[in-house]
Amino acid sequence: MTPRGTYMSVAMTNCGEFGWVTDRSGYRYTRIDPDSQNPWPDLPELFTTLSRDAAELSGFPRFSPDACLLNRYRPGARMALHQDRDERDLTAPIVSISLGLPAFFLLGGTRRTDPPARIQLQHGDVLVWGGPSRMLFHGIAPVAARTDQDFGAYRFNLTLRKAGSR
Ligand code: MD3
Ligand code: FE
Repeated sequence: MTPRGTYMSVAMTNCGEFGWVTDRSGYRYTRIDPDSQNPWPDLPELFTTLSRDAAELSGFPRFSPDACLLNRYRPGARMALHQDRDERDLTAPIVSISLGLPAFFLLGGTRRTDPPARIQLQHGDVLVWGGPSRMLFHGIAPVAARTDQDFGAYRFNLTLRKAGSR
């Protein structure tokens, strides 16, 4: 639920030491899943190594993620233009992995009003957002109704993040 009291069209969960949550009191990272009252599941080693390798190839060595936000889109689900600024260390990159149905990614500028470019994200795409690109406004246009051979009527996006300190 957003701070305004409306539901997002994207379903979310997390793994790792920290997880991103939203509710009536705002956006933040927590160590406990508010739905289950349990700690988030461990980050699979594969997620850590894949995102570290991708970050290093992109010029950001020694990336050490402590959070993975998992977003699930059904056809029609979208994400409005926003900046990711809830992480403590904004110099660490974010690595995103797209799976399943394609979607148009909206890439804006440093101001909310900068007109966004539309870039199609496909199954298997990995993007690294670091340096000046880290603070760009971005979003996802409504996902078109289709069926993926392996993922059915879903798009998944995984973002590996450094949310906590150190
Ligand atoms: C650019 N997710 O979870 S991934 C998000 O496809 C988010 O679910 C989208 O935006 C999704 O916050 C977009 C690509 C992405 C992720 C993080 C970024 C682009 C970014 C952080 C800064 C700049
Ligand atoms: Fe984002």
